[in-house]
Amino acid sequence: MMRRFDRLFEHSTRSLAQRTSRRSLLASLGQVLTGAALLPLLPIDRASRAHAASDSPASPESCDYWKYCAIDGFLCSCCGGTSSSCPPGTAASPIFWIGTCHNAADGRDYIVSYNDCCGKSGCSACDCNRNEGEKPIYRPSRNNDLNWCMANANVNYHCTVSVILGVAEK
Ligand code: ABN
Repeated sequence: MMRRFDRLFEHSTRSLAQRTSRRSLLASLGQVLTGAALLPLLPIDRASRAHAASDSPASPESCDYWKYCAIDGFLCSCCGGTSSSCPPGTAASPIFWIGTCHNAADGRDYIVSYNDCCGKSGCSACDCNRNEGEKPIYRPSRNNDLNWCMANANVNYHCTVSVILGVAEK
């Protein structure tokens, strides 16, 4: 049995050697090696993976959260409050800056107010500066780089909340 196997192997190796020159063997080997070296350079579809990552909605502690599209300040959700309520010991400013943010979850645009929470020194956590639709400071009604605590008894700025006022009409 082993003999027959040996003879078969010998025969096929000899016939391959007869049909193949050393030069063509080296050429094929070169092709294989070049192909292997170029494999990592081929374009890989990383875009679809990036898209999958961006599909997961951001949390209210993240500056990417949809409601923060026009915010400038420390996120109260990182400072002992929530995205829409001031931390204990602070008071919401009665005056505020307004933005219009798109909520990808339901495809609607919402009017959002950005109220500052006042009465304590700056929280300094989760600084978030997105400014969608903001205009220069010489147009204060369209600028969010202001301390809206200016009308409060205690004007110390602590953090900013975002409150949904309604759906924006098209
Ligand atoms: N509206 C947030 C803020 C507070 C103080 C100074 C700049 C911006």
